[in-house]
Amino acid sequence: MKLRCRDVVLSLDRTLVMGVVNVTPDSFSDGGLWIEPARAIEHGVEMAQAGAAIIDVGGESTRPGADPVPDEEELRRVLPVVEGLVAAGAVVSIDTRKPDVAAQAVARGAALINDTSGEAFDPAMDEVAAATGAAMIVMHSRGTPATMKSLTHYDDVVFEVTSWLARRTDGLEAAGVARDSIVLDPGIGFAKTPGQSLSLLAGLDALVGLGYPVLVGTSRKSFIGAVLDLDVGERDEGTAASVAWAVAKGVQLVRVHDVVPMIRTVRMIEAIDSACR
Ligand code: HH2
Repeated sequence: MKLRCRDVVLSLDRTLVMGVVNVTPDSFSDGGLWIEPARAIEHGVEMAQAGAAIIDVGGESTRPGADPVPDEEELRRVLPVVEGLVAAGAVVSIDTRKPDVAAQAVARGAALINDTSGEAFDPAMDEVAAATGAAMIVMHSRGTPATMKSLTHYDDVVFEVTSWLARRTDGLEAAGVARDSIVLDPGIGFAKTPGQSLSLLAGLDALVGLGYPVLVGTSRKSFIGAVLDLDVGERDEGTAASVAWAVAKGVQLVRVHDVVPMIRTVRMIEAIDSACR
């Protein structure tokens, strides 16, 4: 399987690790660490050198309850970092809910759009991807960071999330986004209770079975805290366990904060998996 991101084609024969750089004061795990563009770029370059295939740059926290960030402020945060990382040779994705932010980041060299708006998506985002050839990561969510915690009623979370993502692929392809530029993501923790996040991981076969690349982002999330009764700074083993599970279930990309141990986790699972054949 391959992922076409403008003029870059990423092979998905091995699971790719996406490293996170949040240029925000309030992200739930790394808020405030990478506000200074030079430090953010340095951090992203280090992750790329350590083996992260994609660096995901975000300028607005999506954690439940996070304050919305105006477009201009989000652009001020992310554009210098996108530019710096692209200049350093990294493959960059822009993590945003806003088409204008995506368009300007892609104009500065971002090769993927990581659209975290979910069911509240703006079709203009699809047009940016179609017009530029940027790959599009579509993640399931509901509402906004302010409302998502109250939008967790599902009769069957695995079925509803998987079928929503399948319908989104139809919309994307109708808008002109190439099939091999689409990535699906169940949105772990986004309008999901801890139990629903676990169910989505348990039910990954259904999503993987759609035949599109799948990305899973479990890194340090609150469902790990709920299972292990641990604060955000103590969730690395829980992250590794969920990453290992997702890789064994056949996902093609994992989104993580701590790249080196998660690349080791991924490679170890792949070695066991190839010994199964
Ligand atoms: N999770 C977060 C942000 N963006 N994008 C995708 N595709 N999948 C995810 O699971 C995902 C995502 C939340 O993590 P983080 O960026 O660390 O936190 P915050 O939103 O507080 O900045």
